Amino acid sequence: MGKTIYLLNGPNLNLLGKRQPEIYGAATLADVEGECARLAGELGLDLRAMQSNHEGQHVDWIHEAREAAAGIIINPGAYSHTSVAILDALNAFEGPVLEVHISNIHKRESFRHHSYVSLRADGVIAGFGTEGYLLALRRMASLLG
Ligand code: CA2
Repeated sequence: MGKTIYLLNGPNLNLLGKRQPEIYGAATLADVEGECARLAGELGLDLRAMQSNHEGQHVDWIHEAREAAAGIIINPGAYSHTSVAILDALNAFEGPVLEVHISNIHKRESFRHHSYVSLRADGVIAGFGTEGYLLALRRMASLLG
């Protein structure tokens, strides 16, 4: 089995494809996770995709990843802009961390311009729509060799 990658999606991203398609696109979270799992297979990676609306659940998954995963791809949603707890958990993870935002957070309200998670992320993708997750997976594969 290939190296395990955790794909974590934060609050409200379970609504993907159901509301605000002008900002977040038409694909549902299940569509995105399915495409990512297919690409991960091609890249020889083993993907574990999870979504939660709860900050502490993300902290717990990131702790679990310390033993279980080689890398983390995370769209922390609104927690990007507020969560020191998620940043602290990621700082205790040793592998590559890639941060994805579907929208271009820098083109939006100023409160979205700062991300605590970016202080730890090895790379950030924003504004590439849900394609950003696939780009992050390719980058993760090259980082892990
Ligand atoms: O652009 C992104 O991926 C964000 O992380 C999405 C977050 C937002 O708070 C960040 O600033 C940027 C919001 C996710 C909400 O997702 C929805 C999807 C469909 C319908 C409603 C919300």
